Amino acid sequence: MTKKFVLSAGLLAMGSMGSQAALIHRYSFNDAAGDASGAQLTDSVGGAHGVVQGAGAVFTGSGLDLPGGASDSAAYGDLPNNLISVHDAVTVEGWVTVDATSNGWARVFDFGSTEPGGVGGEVTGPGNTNGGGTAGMDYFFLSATVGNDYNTQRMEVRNVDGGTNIHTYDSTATTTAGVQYHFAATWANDGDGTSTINLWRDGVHQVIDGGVDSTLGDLNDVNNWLGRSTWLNDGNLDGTFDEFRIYNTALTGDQVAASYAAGADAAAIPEASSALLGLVGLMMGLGFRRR
Ligand SMILES: [Ca+2]
Ligand SMILES: [Ca+2]
Ligand SMILES: [Ca+2]
Ligand SMILES: [Ca+2]
Repeated sequence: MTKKFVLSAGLLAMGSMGSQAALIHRYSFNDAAGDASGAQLTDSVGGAHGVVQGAGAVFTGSGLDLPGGASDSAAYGDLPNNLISVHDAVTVEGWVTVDATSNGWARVFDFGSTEPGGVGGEVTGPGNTNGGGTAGMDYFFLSATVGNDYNTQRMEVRNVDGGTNIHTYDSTATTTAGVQYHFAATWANDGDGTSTINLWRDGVHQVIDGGVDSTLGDLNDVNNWLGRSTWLNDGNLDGTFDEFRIYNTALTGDQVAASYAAGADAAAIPEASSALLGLVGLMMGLGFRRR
């Protein structure tokens, strides 16, 4: 009873901000349980479908279960190029479970490029397919771990070809293998060539207004990966993605809290609430006309 009330209040709050917060990509991984090798990762909102690269991934029925392991063979999610660099602000949100804490520097997500950078820095499969070096060049990532410590997570931005600095912000949330957590990472261009990034985990504000001296448009996001690092020597995540979303705004703390409360399977999300209201309005309008 109490829970229902809180949930409704949260969704109402999000609905009222619906015109500002648009969900543009939603991956729910609800495919039938079984082998996920080479499978499409369906974007039910934006049509920007991804693909499973590498070996050992399975669908659980509600999520994508990655095996972890070396970046030259283990499975990861490969999303289309230019997913976030075309926007002035984004939120990357998801529900993920670390299955095992055995892969150093494993990423939750990493959007960017690898040596030599730029379009030439695209790596199209496991291993080093572009023949360049193995370092990440331009990127925005959230790691599941710092080194081998899964009770520390890193948010980092690098813009090598723009000559700007690496910006590193760590969070210190306890991670328990097998226990799902929620994350929301935001990036907002400030309008003067700099940006601000934030991170919440399970509703707790972990990175507060971190400064970045580049913009989303400076990002060469040709390697947009779930569970794999643009630094090719890092391990891939042994983890399970239940839900992964991208919004074209930086969600506020209240919006993040509402989404976290509504959960991974929520049917009503910011712009969906508005669309539903619009549909109800249209049906009422039609009803009146028939009379
Ligand atoms: Ca796994
Ligand atoms: Ca750049
Ligand atoms: Ca790519
Ligand atoms: Ca799911």
